[in-house]
Amino acid sequence: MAASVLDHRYMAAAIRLSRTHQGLTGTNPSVATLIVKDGVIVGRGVTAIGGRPHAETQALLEAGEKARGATAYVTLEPCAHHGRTPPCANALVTAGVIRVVSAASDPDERVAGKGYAILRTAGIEVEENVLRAEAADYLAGYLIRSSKKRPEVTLKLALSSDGFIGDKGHGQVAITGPVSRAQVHLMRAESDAILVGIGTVLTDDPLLTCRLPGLEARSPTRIVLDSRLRLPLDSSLVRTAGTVPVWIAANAEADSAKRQALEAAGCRILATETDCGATALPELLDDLAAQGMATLMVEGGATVAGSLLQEDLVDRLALFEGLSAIGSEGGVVVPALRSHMARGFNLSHEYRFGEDRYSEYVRPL
Ligand code: AOF
Ligand code: ZN
Repeated sequence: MAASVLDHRYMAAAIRLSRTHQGLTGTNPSVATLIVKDGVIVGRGVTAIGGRPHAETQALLEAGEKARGATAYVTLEPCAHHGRTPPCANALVTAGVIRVVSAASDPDERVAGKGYAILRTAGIEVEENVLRAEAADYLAGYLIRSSKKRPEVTLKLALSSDGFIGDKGHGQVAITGPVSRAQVHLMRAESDAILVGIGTVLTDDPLLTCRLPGLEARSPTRIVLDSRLRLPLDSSLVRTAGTVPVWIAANAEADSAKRQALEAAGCRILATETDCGATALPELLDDLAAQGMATLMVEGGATVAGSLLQEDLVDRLALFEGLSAIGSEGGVVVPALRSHMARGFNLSHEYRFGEDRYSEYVRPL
């Protein structure tokens, strides 16, 4: 039986549920399961904080005997491996589910099609790729880390009405309003790490934490590209390194006394073989993925943004456009932004945040 309008509706609900633990499940993706029997949701589950138990286990626990003869909606192919929990595919079989509707296949080589095979072998009807693009939007970090061995890179830019990201010599200028700023903080909360260049730190002295009430504990690891270790010891980042991690990507040859001082202040130094210009980025991203990071948000400045675009390392562009103009005299631009956008990015979301316009562009996965 092909996917119906109702299947799409339940899957959309499952995808929304999966978002609730986005950024909280460690190296595991946040996925969700709904168990539906006779038109009623009898069980729901989302990957637990920390990554386990998996979504299916929890949904089946809630459904109990009602899972027999039911349909399960899963945003990711159920696992087939004995990891720290038994395989979810087997749990669905044992519970007597008769149909599984899935959004995306799991690229983890321990699963990769084996989850579906277990279900089908047991006589369960499996419908794949239902709302795949919508699910992949939330699973992007996990899917990109699995296939490209680097985190998903989201480039966030605040643009003035005349297309500039800053005003030379004026430090931090307010381009967007409070609703946009709250949204940026939410994006920070859902990211594993946030990256800026040392130039941005020296002019703006940013904190880069999530300061939304109740979500303060969800600040991402803050990473600075700083080949020569120019990060001031009295910067906001270093002063808060004991509470929210600060990692510094520096040249292996950088000043060792400064290195020791930064380490003593709680920062972690990631030594790169190359200078911290564009050439160091692939190496750094590789390293972050190896340490389990799946989502990286980039907040500045123009050089880092330009290099990432130039190297084809941006997966998602989050553009916040404000109403005020900066003027071409001091206006800072991201080199070739529009021409990069014209190649391979598709508009995925558009919202109004207060008076600002928000547009999000993604590269199809
Ligand atoms: C599921 N349901 O909710 C999630 C899954 O270390 P483990 O044993 O927890 O396995 C991690 C892998 O499980 C991860 O790489 C991915 O393949 C899958 N995630 N699978 O059936 C879930 N989060
Ligand atoms: Zn599982």
